[in-house]
Amino acid sequence: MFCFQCQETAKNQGCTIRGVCGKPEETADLQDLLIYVCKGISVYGVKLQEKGVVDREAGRFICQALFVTITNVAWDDDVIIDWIRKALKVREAVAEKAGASGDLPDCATWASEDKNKIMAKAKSEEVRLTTAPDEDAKSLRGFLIFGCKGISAYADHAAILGFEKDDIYGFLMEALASTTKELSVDDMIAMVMKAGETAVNTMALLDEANTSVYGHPEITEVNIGVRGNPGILISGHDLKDMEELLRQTEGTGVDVYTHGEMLPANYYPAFKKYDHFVGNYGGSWWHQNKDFESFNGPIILTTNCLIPIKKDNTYLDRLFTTNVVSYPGAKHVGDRPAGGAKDFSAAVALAKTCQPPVELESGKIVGGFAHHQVLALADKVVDAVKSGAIKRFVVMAGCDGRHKTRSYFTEVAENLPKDTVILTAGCAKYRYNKLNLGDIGGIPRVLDAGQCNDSYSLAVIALKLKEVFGLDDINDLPISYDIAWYEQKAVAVLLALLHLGVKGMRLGPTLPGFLSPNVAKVIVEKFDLKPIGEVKEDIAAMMAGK
Ligand code: SF4
Ligand code: SF3
Repeated sequence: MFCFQCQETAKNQGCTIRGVCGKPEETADLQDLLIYVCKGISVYGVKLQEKGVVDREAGRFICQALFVTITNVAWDDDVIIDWIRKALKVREAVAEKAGASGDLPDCATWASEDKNKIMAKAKSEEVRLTTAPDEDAKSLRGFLIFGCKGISAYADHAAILGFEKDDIYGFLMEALASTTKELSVDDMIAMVMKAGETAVNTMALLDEANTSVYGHPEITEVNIGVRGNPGILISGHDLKDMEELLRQTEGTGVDVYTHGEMLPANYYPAFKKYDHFVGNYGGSWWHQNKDFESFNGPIILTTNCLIPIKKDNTYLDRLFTTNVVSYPGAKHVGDRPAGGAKDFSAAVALAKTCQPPVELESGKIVGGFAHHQVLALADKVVDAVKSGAIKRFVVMAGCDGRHKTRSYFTEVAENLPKDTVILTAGCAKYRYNKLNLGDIGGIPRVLDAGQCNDSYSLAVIALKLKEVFGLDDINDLPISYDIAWYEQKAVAVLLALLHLGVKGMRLGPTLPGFLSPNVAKVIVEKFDLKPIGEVKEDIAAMMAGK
């Protein structure tokens, strides 16, 4: 195996025996093979695009398949093998439409239904990123594919709500197919930058999907305590699952709580109307072994991050997966039938037999500051900036993780001057969203826009401020970026910010291990991207606009 897609990668170089995340060798290899076949689909997909057709079905499939390979999504090898078999069928269908022949790469021609042959192929070196001609090609292909994974996840969520764009699917196929060719470094960098553009478009599409179906997030006080009823805990990013679960639990005596990245569901008007939607339980994804244990009721994972269950954990019987998530021994809630809803009845029935959750904490946290809500407060925000009450905004969006050095982000939040406001999105917020940092004239000092994809909202807010203050360059705003990353959605978010022209970002807790020295040099020189440093020095530099 070789995997270097996340921030935890071994020695910041690559996991080669077993993932630091717990991913076994076979699982990693099968995920590589799934991507490999998707490259084959893309080779034909691009040929079809040359005839003016974007194959939506193939695009949709690629989004799901790449989503399967994101960190902490799929743990069940049999399920991944099924995805590979499905991929081969999709490839066959696209090949037939494209009518391609001639010189085709192995990823476009290799095929087998047989489990042993699939396992053997997955083990072979040619399906791995390490087969790239050199370190820089490996780095840039990795950067591109990881960005595409994040884009795919967001495009999949949008598609579930009925929002799709041919441009997005077309780009994903173009990008994947490009990794089968030996391109110049400049061409590869151009493709990576184009992924940034597609990331912005995809996040905008998902924002449109979420807000048109569920309304605009509103300022909300979210309860972090518990009630005395049994409950279901729902985690991940999929709002459609949230909607259907709330409907199917209404009037059953079963309460619903969010965990991790589902916290922002509390901010949507469409979900606030349910009395049995109690609030959020626990912390970010890596606390789940403890949080899921004490929750006592069923847990539904709609997307990442699902982590391996520890020996002394007892919740496997209460664990449900859905969408692209899988885990050996967990129950899987199947796809919704056309025009219908998913069936969460097994989780509801189980919940009724469970004890209520153990209270971990009490009180409230405040969130719901997506672009619509912040723009509704624009006058207040602009006045506060003009009067000097707000000196600076610090964007601290992204992911949380278990790396000890991530305490940096808590310390930055605690030590930033009182006239600064933190803009956040993604599960990075759990490092400081319970600190009670106060407010500035009624504007909370931590403004949570939502999930990692809602980093889009932070970009909309920045662009609006740029317009209001009559600036030519987004970098002239009193905004600093101190981003935490972990998995590949954060890679897409990073590429989106680079595409929007944001310079001087800090990224931590480490720069990605997939950046080769040469590629890192290009990104650092072009965008002044820097690794996080010491808390005090970084704060002083950010306050000085550096
Ligand atoms: Fe290693 Fe991260 Fe890949 Fe897991 S996802 S195998 S920790 S690089
Ligand atoms: Fe978190 Fe996994 Fe990335 Fe959507 S839930 S941000 S890490």
